[in-house]
Amino acid sequence: MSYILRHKPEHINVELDENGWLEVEKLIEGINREERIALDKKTLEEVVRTNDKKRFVLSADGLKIRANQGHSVRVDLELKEVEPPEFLYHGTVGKFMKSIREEGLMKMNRQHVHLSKDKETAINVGGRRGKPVVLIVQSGIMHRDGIKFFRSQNGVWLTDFVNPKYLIE
Ligand code: HQG
Repeated sequence: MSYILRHKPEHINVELDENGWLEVEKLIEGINREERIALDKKTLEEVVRTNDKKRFVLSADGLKIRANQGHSVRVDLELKEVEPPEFLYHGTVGKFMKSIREEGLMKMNRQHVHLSKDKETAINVGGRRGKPVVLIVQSGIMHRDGIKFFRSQNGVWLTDFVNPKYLIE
């Protein structure tokens, strides 16, 4: 579901709307067709409800679904700007550090740079790629410098770019 709703809707031959929504029926039908499984609405709703990071959300009428964050496809999640805490965290790995020190944190293939309010989450995010390195982001100073922050519905902090001068190793 992440693959389709964040990165490759064309895998099941569907299009997301401009805000990232897809009809639940189309998702179920497409997954069942392409993956040859028998996903039903009850199971999908259970995935939405129990997913560890609350990655997905259903529309109020329950007819549409979208990913809360993490997209590489261009969608407008209608995120509201919010004031960040004084510090946020980013988890990465040592091999990226030379380039991060030079260029800062870039959004790479996604729509935003992903940050967390706690260190443990950053350790887990970095740990997906190897021995985690946790960077402290001086988000309070960034915000006072006029840089925008957003928080996804599932609590991930998002921004466009973090200049290396705001990073503490
Ligand atoms: C790195 C998961 C070199 C960055 C997680 C990261 C997160 C640079 C990688 C969410 C760089 C991008 C996102 C630069 C950044 N030079 N490397 N200048 N700037 N990087 O996957 O933050 O489970 O796009 O450090 O929990 O790892 O999918 O971002 O290592 O919330 O829901 O480039 O994905 O959520 O990788 O992870 P990603 P991320 P889900």
